[in-house]
Amino acid sequence: MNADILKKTAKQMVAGGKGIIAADESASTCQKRFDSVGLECTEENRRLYRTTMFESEGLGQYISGVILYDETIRQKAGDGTPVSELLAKKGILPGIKVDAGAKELALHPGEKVTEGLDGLRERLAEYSAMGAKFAKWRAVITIGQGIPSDACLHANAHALARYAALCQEADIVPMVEPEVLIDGDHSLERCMEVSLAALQKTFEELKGQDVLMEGTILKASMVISGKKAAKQSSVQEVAAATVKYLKETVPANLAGVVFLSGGQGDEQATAHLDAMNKIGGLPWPLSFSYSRAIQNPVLKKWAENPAQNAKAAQDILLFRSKMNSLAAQGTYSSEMENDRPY
Ligand code: 5MM
Repeated sequence: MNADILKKTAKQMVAGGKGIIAADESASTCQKRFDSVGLECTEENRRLYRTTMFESEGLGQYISGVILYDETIRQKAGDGTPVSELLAKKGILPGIKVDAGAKELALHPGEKVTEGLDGLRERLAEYSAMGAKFAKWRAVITIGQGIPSDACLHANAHALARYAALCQEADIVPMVEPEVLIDGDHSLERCMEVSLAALQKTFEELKGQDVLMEGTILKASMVISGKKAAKQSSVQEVAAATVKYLKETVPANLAGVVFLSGGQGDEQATAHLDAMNKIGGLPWPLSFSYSRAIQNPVLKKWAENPAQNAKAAQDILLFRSKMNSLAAQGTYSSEMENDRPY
């Protein structure tokens, strides 16, 4: 493990108000996204759509890294440039999703544990040779009647810590993602309780495996009421609660925190990030690692006419990336949305 390399990469991922695009949808998730806009989910369409995004002129002003899927890191742009090289030329760090997905947790109905540790050392070496500088592993925590159980929190936190240690051994920055799902009718207070427990466990396990905090990025979910909750939380409530749970659980020497959007709308996810940064006074940069909240309008535009809409889709990507970059610096305002190109 080279601590200097890890610290430098981790710092670069959250520097200057830049953030991450999560483009690591697995084949089944991609199928759902493409189905929703009437696009055929072929390998060639996935390649075309993703390379169109990555070719956007000036993307590196707002974006520090992109999380790729195994299929994508092996693909090339139209001119034959490998995807990771295409990103690197723009000053964007290529990242890679390395988990093998969330599977049913034995003896715990309704709960999941993320798999993928077997053979991970070898896969990391291969990804590193292909240019990956950071990696992501997503654990999924569901809020429901009597869940999450301690068993679920523990199993997921332990796997995250084992993955993070393997990444650092290979000089790859781990992006640790314990996602508390927004699905359900739970209150913001219940989300707070579960989010605190999930992060406490995660950092306990990371510490137990001697993971270097300065070389680690947390990909966090926000503290928010469930999608079906009767009372929906306000932007200020989400920002205050999320800042509070991070302060209580995240070590001050962690390199940075980026958020997932988890099913929030695009403007909503931007407004939440901005409100948190306006509160400020935190020891780590707070930025974004959105998939749906960045890509939804981009994919919609591209799908309308892939042969003609490349530039229009890229303009939307640049606009949302800029809005989120401003939010990562606490300088966004909702009036800016009046200029949106969609
Ligand atoms: C893009 O979706 C990622 C991979 O999910 P699957 O393994 O289910 O295909 C996901 O991990 C993503 O990186 C995060 O959840 C953030 O995405 P959102 O849409 O929540 O911002």
